[in-house]
Amino acid sequence: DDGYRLWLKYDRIQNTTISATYSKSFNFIALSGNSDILNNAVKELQTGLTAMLGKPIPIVKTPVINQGGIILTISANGASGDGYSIQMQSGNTVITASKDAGVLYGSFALLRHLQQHLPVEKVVVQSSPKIQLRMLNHWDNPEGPIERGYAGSSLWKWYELPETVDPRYTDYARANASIGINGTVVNNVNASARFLTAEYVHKVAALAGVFRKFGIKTYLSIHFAAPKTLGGLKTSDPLDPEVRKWWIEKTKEIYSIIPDFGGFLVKANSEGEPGPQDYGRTHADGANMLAEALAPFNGVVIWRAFVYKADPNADRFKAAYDEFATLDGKFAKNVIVQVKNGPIDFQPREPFSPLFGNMPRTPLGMEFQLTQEYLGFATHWVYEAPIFKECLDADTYVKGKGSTVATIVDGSLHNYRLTCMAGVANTGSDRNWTGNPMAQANWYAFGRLAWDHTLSPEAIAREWTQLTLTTEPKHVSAISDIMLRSRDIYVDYNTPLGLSRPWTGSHYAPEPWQNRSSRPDWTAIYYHRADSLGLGFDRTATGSNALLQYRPEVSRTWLNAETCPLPYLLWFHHIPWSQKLSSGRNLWDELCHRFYTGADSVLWMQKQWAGVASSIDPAIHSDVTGRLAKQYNEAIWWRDAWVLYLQTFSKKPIPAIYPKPEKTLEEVKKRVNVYLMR
Ligand code: BDP
Repeated sequence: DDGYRLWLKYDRIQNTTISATYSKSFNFIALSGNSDILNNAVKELQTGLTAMLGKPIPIVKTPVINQGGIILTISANGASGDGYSIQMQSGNTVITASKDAGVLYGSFALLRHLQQHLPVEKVVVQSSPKIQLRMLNHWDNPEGPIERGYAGSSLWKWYELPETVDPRYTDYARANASIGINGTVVNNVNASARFLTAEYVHKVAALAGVFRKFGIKTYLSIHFAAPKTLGGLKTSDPLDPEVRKWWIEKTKEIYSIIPDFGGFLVKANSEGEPGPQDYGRTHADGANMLAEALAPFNGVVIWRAFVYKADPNADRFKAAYDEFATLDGKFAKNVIVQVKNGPIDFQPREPFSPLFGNMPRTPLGMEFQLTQEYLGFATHWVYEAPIFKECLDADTYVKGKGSTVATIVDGSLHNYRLTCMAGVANTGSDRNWTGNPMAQANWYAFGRLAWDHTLSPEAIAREWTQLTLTTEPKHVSAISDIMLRSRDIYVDYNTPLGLSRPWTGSHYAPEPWQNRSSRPDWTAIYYHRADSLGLGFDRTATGSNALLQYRPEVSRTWLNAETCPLPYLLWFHHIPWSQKLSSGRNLWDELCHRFYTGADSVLWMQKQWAGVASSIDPAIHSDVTGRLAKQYNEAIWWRDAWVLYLQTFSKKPIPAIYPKPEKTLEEVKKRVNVYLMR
């Protein structure tokens, strides 16, 4: 198995009892209506059932009562929006929705149910997505490489498009539709203006032509200075009438080529990208200019809140809130502000961004990162659903207890008109899509949570495992166990107790000693603040006071080092090396404990994985075995780098129960350099 089929495997059901029961229930597929999306629903059901049951499933015009079949219907009484219902009626399984896409989602839900070998009667369900725009953000560049992509190059073969349309685009769209994703931004947020040229819009249109047949809209990231760089204007000032006109004309042109175009994603005045502030204007001025151009076509502007200035005295943690909270209510109706889950930048563990809850009059979208930029690329096995869920479940208290981030993002707390959840894609041209086959689960989990954020990481892990790897119950449990613990294990050897950003430019290798860069907030020491007294970033009133950006109910527990949960301790406090923590150990010993047990736990992952070999495809099994071996080796690297480096400040011995690192700090540093030269 090369992993290409993802979770849409449809392997023949070997259990004869289950196969016989299913065979009785599924003898035909009846479709009333005709559209590309509906036809794709039928095609998927036919392909899936034929493969799983090993018998042909005819498509009929008129359903036969009591013969056991699937009926697909569009009805105004169907579930709202993109939702669907599945019912049993007169011996048939009836999938109803008010929109074609709903029928497609219902068909995939039925297939998912059968792939897990669950009883047919139990498939009865009514389900509607909690978020309207469920999107992937591709950070793909026109030349092919993907910014922070670890699974080969871009899926989009720009040089071949629009004439040649790779069939893989269809499989990409199927995979997305199967988990409810209905939007895709095809290019990097650090956007090349080239995507706005007619030549490229036609290429994008060819992709959109494939995606729309699966209910997916296509979006573009735009380069804010395009009026100047592409249009030859003197300025890109959002209040300049010529500039506004340029965007109106450009948008019209795009819609004339892609009639169902979704809209623009914008990274502006962030990490060197141009933006409205270059002209003394605000983010709202910039977003509203684009909103004006998109409004006649019902397009949306997704404006990112990922901003931070190169100010040596500022706390980067506070930047997005400081720049955006005051703009609440100033954005046009078709603007969504997209916020990363945490205040810094997709770290292995972050508190939720304090912007959530603080812009009640501006729809806030969620941005998660699926690609493992800070999670060991395609080597380390990290299941991300716990990261997503931790943020979604966090209580902001903005309207009292229960004001979770999820209720903000799904629009229920502040009655947002638009709702959006985006995942920075982890796909690439690798045959198995995500490099590490286990990373497919992160794409899967994102889609499932964007549809329904109440699902548990455990339920999703089990579901994905059954669809993708094995239905053998003991092995499903063993694999979900690895998945559910994987994130904490990674955090323990990588950034325990609330450490963050100990990276080099590659964002892969440990370099907590890194102290030189063009900006202070691009060094590692800016974040951990290790000194002879202790470790951690003081964000209380004696420090940057970033905790003031949260409601008192939230900050109360975090403000006090005694009550602050250990996973967030060093996010908010500078803790003396000898201070006793709630675990009973002092800071130094607790750090050693985490680094060592984290690295050791990778041995546990290896053992668990070895134990499921009998039910996993050998190619996938050995691929993951190799990656885990490397992960263990690198976990030791992380552990040693941190312990030896921090020891230069703490001046304390590594507790005797742990083996001493085999290398010196200097040797570990050299390994980093060797790594970077690769
Ligand atoms: C950072 C990435 C950088 C992205 C940036 C962003 O390192 O490549 O361009 O996020 O989200 O984490 O814009």
